[in-house]
Amino acid sequence: MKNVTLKGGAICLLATIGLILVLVGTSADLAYCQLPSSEKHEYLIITNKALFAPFLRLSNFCNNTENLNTVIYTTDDIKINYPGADLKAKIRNFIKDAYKTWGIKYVLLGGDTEIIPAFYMLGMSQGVSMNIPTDMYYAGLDGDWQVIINGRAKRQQVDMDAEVCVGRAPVNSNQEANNFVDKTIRYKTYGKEWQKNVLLLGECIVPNLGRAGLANGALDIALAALRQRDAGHDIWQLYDVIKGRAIGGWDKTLLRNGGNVPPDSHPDSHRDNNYFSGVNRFDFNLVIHFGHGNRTIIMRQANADVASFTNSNPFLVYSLACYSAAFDGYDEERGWAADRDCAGEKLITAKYGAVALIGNSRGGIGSTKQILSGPTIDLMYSFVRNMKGKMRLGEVLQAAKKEIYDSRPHNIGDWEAAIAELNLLGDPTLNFDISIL
Ligand SMILES: [Ca+2]
Ligand SMILES: [Ca+2]
Repeated sequence: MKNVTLKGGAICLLATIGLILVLVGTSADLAYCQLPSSEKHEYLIITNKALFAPFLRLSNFCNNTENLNTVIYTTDDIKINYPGADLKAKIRNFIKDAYKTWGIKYVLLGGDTEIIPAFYMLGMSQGVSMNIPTDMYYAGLDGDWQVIINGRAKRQQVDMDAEVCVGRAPVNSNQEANNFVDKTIRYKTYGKEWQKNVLLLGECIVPNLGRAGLANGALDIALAALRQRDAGHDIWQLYDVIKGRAIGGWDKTLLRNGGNVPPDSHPDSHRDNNYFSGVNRFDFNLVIHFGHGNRTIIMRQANADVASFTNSNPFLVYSLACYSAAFDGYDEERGWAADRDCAGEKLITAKYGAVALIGNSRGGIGSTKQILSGPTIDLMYSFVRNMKGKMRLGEVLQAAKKEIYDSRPHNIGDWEAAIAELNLLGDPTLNFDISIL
């Protein structure tokens, strides 16, 4: 047994939190290191030294204003003090230790994949193998998630029953980190009235199915669940129309609670970014998007379109689209994005736009013959059903995943892959209190 103290740039952190790490072994099991057990923390933020200042601002806000016991560590320290085959294994071992010693409930990965590496799970979707970047690796703390070579077959011991709620701030610079922290603090300090504003954004999913190929049916099920949960929601709908055999695009009329918005206030054109003006004008809290996407398109906006947002209240997005949260910036059909950022990441790291996005890191999983159910869609239904009372966003997502995990044949690849690829880009402690409406 050997004492290890933090060195160099970690000294100020050491002084702040009084950390002494003790190396107790190198087995593959829990507890390589022992954090001070006299402390108790709920929320753990991990970032690197370069982005420490913006995330310290968030940590201070959580501690001082929200009474959320928060602690912040850097990958620079974890790299030195925790064992593991690579940085992601070291970070995961550290999270295990923080969970075991402090009872950490929430973890924010404060950095894009260049700072907090992506773990790739070997997943199966409809018989095709996929490499799925998943932050469930940092949330499901049982097993070792290692690739097992068994003859020619590869298998992983994954853990979909998460111990902690994980979100990622996919930021690479101080500017992006400050944007993220500004929006997160802003969201946490709003008045609650706006929280009832929900936009359902639907596209045509399978054109040759006619009306049955529209997202309307699935979103209407979500809408019914929302109404059942809380009649106080102010729900808006922007759905595709079918013109003949063609996709007509989003209807010019933004529907509000089943009635049309008067012409003088509805979005101004039939352009595909119709919803920008709606979002900017009406301050939505939650946008549920069921449509198509790739690493450069989400909600029919391209990466550069994020500049069109001027909304002062950042919103949450739940998107069922393919690659909506491909935080490694990779699309199996199109390759790498220029800066390895997908459109969903741009929404999160820009000054305006979204504060958090729950979306897929790879292709959404469902059937083109029947679009009202399937792994990706059932997860969305479950998410809506689990929006209840005072919960934090990470908890709602985890409850949805657990419900699906417990009730489905999760040994079948599609369901496991759908859970793994659904990631939260955002602070997992965002308040999601709809009970006060
Ligand atoms: Ca577990
Ligand atoms: Ca990225």
